[in-house]
Amino acid sequence: EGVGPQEYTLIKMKVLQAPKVLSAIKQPIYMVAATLRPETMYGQTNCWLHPDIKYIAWQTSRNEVWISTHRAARNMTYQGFTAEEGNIVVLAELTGQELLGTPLSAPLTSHKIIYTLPMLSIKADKGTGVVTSVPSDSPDDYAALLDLQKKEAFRQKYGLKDEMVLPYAPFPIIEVPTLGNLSAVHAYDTLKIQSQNDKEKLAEAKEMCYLKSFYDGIMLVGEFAGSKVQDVKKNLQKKMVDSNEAEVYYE
Ligand code: A2H
Repeated sequence: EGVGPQEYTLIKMKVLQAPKVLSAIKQPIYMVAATLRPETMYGQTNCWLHPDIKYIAWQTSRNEVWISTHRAARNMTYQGFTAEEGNIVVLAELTGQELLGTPLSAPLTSHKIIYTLPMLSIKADKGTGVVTSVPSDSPDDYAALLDLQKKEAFRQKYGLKDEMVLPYAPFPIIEVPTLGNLSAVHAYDTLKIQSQNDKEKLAEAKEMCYLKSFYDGIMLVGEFAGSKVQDVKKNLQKKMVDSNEAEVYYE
C-alpha cells in the first residue's frame, strides 16, 4: 500500500427484506461495500460477505442503519457518518453466515434484486468487509461466483436457493483492448484458474486486468458509454453520491 489514506467509494446496497435478527429495525438498512471501481457498478451481480466475519448493524446520523465490520464503523465515526464523533451505536451483531441470501437493491446494475453470497477470501481488516461483486471485471468475483454456480453442495452448505445464484452471469460493461468485453472471464480462462482458492493465479489475473482496464478501458453501457474509464470514474462516483447511493470513504 502507498503512503496516505486510500480513497474508496462506499456503495450503498439496500436491504429489501431483513433477516429475522434485524427485524426490530424499522429504518432503512444498507450493506456498505468498499470499491476502487465505481465505474463497474453497472455489472454488479451479487454482494459478498465472509461467513465467519463478524459484522455489526449500526446507527448512522441520517435515519439509516448500515452493516459493516466494527473496524470500518469506527473509522466512519471519524468521517462524519455518526451523530457523535467516535461513538458507534451498535443495534445488532451478526456473522456473515446469518446475512447470506439477503435480497438487496444496488445502484446502476440492471438486476432489480441481487443477493448476499459467501466469499472466503474477504479480509476483515480491509474496507468494510462487504464487497460488491462484478464478475465481468474482477477475477476474484468471477472465480467465487463460478464456484457457487458449479457446486450445488456449496450452495446448500450456506442455505442458498438456486435462484439467488444461477441466473447471474457476468455481462459486458467495459471493453478492454486485447482482453475483450469480459476481461475477468478472459483472464480466468487464459490462466486456467480453477477456483477462488487459486491465490497465485488470481493475483496474476488481477495484474493482467487492473491497470489495462483503468487506462485503456472504454465504457460500453450507461450515460458515459463510449468514454474512457479514467475520464468518467469520478463522474460516476459523484452521480451515485449525489443520488444518495454512495459515499466517499478513506482508510
Ligand atoms: B473492487 P485494495 Cl470490478 N477483502 O471492487 C477482499 N477484497 C476486498 C475487500 C476485503 N475486505 N474490500 C474490498 N475488496 C475488493 C470492484 C472491483 C474491484 C473490480 C475489479 C478489481 C477490484 C468489484 N469487486 O479490486 O486492496 C474490492 O473489489 C482489485 C484490487 O484496497 C475493491 O475494489 O486495493 C478492492 O478489493 C480493494 O482492494
